[in-house]
Amino acid sequence: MGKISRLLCFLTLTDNRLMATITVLNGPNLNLLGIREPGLYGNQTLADIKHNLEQKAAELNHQLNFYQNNAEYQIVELIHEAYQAHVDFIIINPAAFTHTSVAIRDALLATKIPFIEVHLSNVHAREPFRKHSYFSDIAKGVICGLGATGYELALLAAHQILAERH
Ligand code: CA2
Repeated sequence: MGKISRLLCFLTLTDNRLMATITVLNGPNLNLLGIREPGLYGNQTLADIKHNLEQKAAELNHQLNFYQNNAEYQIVELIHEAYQAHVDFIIINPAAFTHTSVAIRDALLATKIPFIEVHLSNVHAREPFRKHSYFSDIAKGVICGLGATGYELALLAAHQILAERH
């Protein structure tokens, strides 16, 4: 059993009362994961990541919604829908919108849903324009450069943050 799975087991055993809804949002081109540029973004497909997170969320007794969209307004809509549905936490990889989207930032600010920003690659080791994010200063936390593991770590962190609130 890997370290993350052991930690998940521990957290599940120590707190199996919590049942929260967590939405995972993925921005443009992430549907190409595992198909193009594996050197930069890894071999796992978005379907692999989804499947893995769904399993881990179930182990933690959480409901997980997982989306990818290439359109900025659709991501804004998904955040509004998350608000209407009383979603407790968002994990978001805004992809290229990280560096451009005031609209998605405003949606997260308006709904006040706590969120963690995830990037597969280390955005600080790439082109200078990737160093700026419209989300990092309002996020609960930011994870980058750890590939698909970053999503798992974000789920664990979300679980802990939600547990501390109860
Ligand atoms: O490292 C990340 O997760 C990024 O959010 C990925 C974005 C990039 O614009 C951000 O600066 C960092 C790009 C996503 C594109 O995804 C692809 C996946 C496979 C092949 C090509 C693109």
